[in-house]
Amino acid sequence: MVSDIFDAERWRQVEGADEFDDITYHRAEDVPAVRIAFDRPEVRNAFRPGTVDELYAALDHARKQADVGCILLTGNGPSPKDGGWAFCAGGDQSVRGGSGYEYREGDDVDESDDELVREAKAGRLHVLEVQRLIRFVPKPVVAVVPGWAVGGGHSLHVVCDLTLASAEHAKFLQTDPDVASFDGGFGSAYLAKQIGQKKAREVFFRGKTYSAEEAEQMGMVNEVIPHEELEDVALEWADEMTKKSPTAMRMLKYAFNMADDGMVGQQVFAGEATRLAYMTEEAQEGRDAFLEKREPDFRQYPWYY
Ligand code: S0N
Repeated sequence: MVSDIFDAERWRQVEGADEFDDITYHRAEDVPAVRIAFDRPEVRNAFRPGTVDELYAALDHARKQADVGCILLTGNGPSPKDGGWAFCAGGDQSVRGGSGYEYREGDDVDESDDELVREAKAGRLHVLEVQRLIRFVPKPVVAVVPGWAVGGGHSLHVVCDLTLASAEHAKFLQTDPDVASFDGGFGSAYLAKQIGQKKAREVFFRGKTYSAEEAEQMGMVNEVIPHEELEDVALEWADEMTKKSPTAMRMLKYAFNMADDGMVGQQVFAGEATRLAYMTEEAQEGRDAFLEKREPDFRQYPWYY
């Protein structure tokens, strides 16, 4: 069982996803969307390095599927130990070493790596790479929060485009300073853009737990849904969003990002503008003229105003 509120009839496992230990990865049967879920409910879906590797691989796979327009990121549950629900409780503190999170014996580590590579992999903080992938993947990513979103798990929901939360079980908490950790990027600074400076500082400095309703009022949750309906509503959102123009959605996501992402944001947006320009006859005239070793005839095209 993936999750109590997961309707197995509406999903099929993505080919190769049975290789994953710490996440599950499904594709919807009737909507061009995927569902990627943390699958360590016994530790509130905390992530270890292998979890992050798998999450990155699934997200990157979803990024490259031309017929997938929406990614749902969630956490499986409830915990077999005590019935608790979680989206993600952040970095697994039991494998935190001196310089980051460590692969441990039994983890899926490539033994053929040489010593230098093994050392470089020893203390990783690569959940930030996942954050960047969520930020730059050219389709909406929805955090579907069935329970605790804590620490690095809280930051992941912050960086997602939209957040949908369980009315009964979703709880939002920042423990970073309690465990001497700090997400100084999207987890804090971007959160402040969402909920304002005073509130964001309260989230980190006081470490209060917020209900789904409070999180919605603060502006970091889009909608609060009865727990039983959470996954159905997530699919409805995916259905709604994937009926829209892929180009418009991509350009909008990058336009929303650009103001906060500096030159990289401009680069990503401009890359998409270049792709659109390549589709014009005007750009094709430039290419053809070069290949045909002649002067391009750009005078046939209007100066739009
Ligand atoms: C989530 C909490 C609030 C749930 O409380 P609750 O419901 O009372 O359950 P518990 O009994 O506490 O937990 C159930 C079982 O789950 C284990 N567990 C929970 N969270 C973790 C965790 N993060 N790591 C390891 N195990 C966890 C419990 O131990 C328990 O197991 P058993 O049954 O065996 O006792 C509560 O559990 C809680 O507060 N959890 C800790 C939350 C936390 O502090 N997370 C880490 C915060 N920091 C990060 O995530 C950093 C992330 C990161 O990589 C990063 C990103 C950007 C920049 C820097 C960093 C960096 O690493 O520094």
